Amino acid sequence: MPLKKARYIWMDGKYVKWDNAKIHVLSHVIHYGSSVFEGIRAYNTKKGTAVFRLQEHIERLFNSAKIYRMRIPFSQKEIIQAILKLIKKNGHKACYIRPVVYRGYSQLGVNPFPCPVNITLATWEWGKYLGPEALERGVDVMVSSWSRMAPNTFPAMAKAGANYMNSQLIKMEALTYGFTEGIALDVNGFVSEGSGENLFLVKDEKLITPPLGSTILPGITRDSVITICKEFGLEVIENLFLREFLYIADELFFTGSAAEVTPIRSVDKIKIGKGKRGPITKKIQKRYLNYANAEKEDIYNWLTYV
Ligand code: PPE
Repeated sequence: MPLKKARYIWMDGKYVKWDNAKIHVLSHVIHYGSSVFEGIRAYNTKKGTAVFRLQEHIERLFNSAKIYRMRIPFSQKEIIQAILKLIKKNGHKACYIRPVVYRGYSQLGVNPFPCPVNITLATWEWGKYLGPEALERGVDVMVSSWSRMAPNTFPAMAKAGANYMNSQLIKMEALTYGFTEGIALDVNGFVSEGSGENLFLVKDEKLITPPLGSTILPGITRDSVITICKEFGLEVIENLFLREFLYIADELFFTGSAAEVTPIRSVDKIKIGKGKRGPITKKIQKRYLNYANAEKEDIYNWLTYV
């Protein structure tokens, strides 16, 4: 589906018309992948449009930039205010929000320091990330032949554009072979994450999710799910686990701002559990969406109203 255009995109402090939001082809980012970004959702709640965990996403954006020695020429507060204003100006009830910080136009050559650090904020209306029926029915996935980055190569804790070249290899392979998504292993062969999602496994009413050391993105949805599990008295273990554990899991699901909580119904054509959304996944998914849609009291201050 082509992008659904909104009215404005915020570029370095200015609201620019969607069609005019352009950069030079010799910008550093085009050649060397020098960007860090975020993906955030705003929900249409009864009390108005609310952005889910905005503060945490902006904090992660600034951390990603720090890892890559990029100085963002705005404060976190200014970016948050700009996002809220952009949603208003674009008239969205619900939307996806994409901040991108990138090395811009000045010189070329690997050395990024001479180039300015630019920042753009865009919003658009985005449906279900893994297809319209994914949340209910679950998705079919494969274990990728591509591994996630090794530690101390591409920093996994930074949500950097360049990491998504690896994600694209995983995703293209999966789609080419007729799957919806791929699960990558880490460099040691332990389960890591999807091309754009973290992963949870349910076995005997306990949850397991790969640790940060398996070069995963420290997902904000992952964190929300861990918090929700505490509410239900469900134990969550962050630990290394083997590929074959996927096959014998009772339930598996992905988490992500875009994917929300998406059940996985098969891996490598092996049926997981009953081959549909499991009861624990359903319970967690429902609670997650209840918080995001303000159908449950916002006890963690996860919502920022527009
Ligand atoms: N791992 C990866 C590799 C990843 O890209 C995401 C988010 C996550 C885990 C989950 O993180 P969080 O959103 O904080 O729970 N992927 C974003 C972008 C996907 C895209 O196709 O673009 C997203 O979900 O917004």
